[in-house]
Amino acid sequence: MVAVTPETGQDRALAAAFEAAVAADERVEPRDWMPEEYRASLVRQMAQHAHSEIIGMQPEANWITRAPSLRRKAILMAKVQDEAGHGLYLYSAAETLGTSRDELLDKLHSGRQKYSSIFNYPTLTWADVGAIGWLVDGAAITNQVPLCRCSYGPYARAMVRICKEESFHQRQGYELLLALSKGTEAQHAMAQDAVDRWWWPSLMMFGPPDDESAHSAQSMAWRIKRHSNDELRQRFVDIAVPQSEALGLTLPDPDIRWNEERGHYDFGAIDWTEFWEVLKGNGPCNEQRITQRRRAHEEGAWVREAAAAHAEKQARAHAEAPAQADADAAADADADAHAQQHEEARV
Ligand code: FAQ
Repeated sequence: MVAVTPETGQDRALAAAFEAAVAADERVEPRDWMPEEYRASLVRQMAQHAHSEIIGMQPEANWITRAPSLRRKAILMAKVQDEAGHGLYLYSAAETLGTSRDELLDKLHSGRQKYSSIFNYPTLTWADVGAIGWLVDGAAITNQVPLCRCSYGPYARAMVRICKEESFHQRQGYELLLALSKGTEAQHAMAQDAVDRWWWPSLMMFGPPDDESAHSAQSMAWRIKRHSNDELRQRFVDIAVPQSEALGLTLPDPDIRWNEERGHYDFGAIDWTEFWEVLKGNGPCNEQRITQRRRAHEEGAWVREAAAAHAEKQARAHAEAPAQADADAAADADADAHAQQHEEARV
């Protein structure tokens, strides 16, 4: 099942133990032996995923200052902040494979690693925030729920929390679009226009068709992925069609119809030329997204330096007077708890 070429008897025993564990649906943990190809493939997918989360903050953050009410602004700020948190969990999970966050960010900034194609499309109106929540987060959940059963423990565990939060994101997008759809004629038209623009790119999020997917077969054999790209895309279409009807919005595909025999919705052909062009860097916003990311990284250098200096100071204090450092940490935690109680009492 696993493409490894063990050289010694000990290697063969380790490889056999790894294969048996994966086949028995046991979790592979950071200290366990694993084939280098498995490690590399996980780093590739997890890095791409982490990069998507932080680049994905940009299109929506674009609307924070222009949200139509304080309530919508607070929700959007919380959502964008959640995406940063998802990036953090995923970079941390990738670190357990021996790859530092700096190294991964460097690969993102220099174009050696990808992020999801979807974030290279512009957010032209407020309704795009709703369409992203409903369709992009909806597609992300469909793709990511099976990753909660990924064979690599730290990735699977990170996905549990991420999926819970994505589920809230999806619902806020749906609710936002519903409000617009049932609003004035102009608001309805704005919602429809957003869905028209985000539908096809959302279908592309699942990756190339199975017969062109370089990694699917191996990733499924290793139980990193549980379903193929096409299976998940179909699952997403089957969920989205009835939701679009409830929203009173039309999906921009005249070929969508229920297929009784297959028990699924048929849908039209995806423009794969557009997908590959976006991956090559020729999407509408590729340049803008990566320039903004590099700038944010450079401008955040002082925060990283300050955090590192603080951590170093704490470690030094702990080394010099462990008991006092523990007491200080406990006092800090106490103060935090009091502050939180005070905050809750005010709310
Ligand atoms: N965009 O052989 P496959 C989110 C690449 S998070 C760009 O099929 P695989 C949350 C692929 O990497 C969204 N590249 O690859 C949010 C490979 O290139 P490589 C991200 C793509 O890994 C919401 C090549 O094409 N989610 O939305 C794409 O088996 C709202 C061949 O493809 C994840 O990353 C694409 N769409 O399957 C945040 C989930 N598709 O690596 C903010 C985890 C494929 O050889 C706001 N990832 N490629 O250079 C996965 O499940 C998989 O990696 C797939 C691709 C399904 C994306």
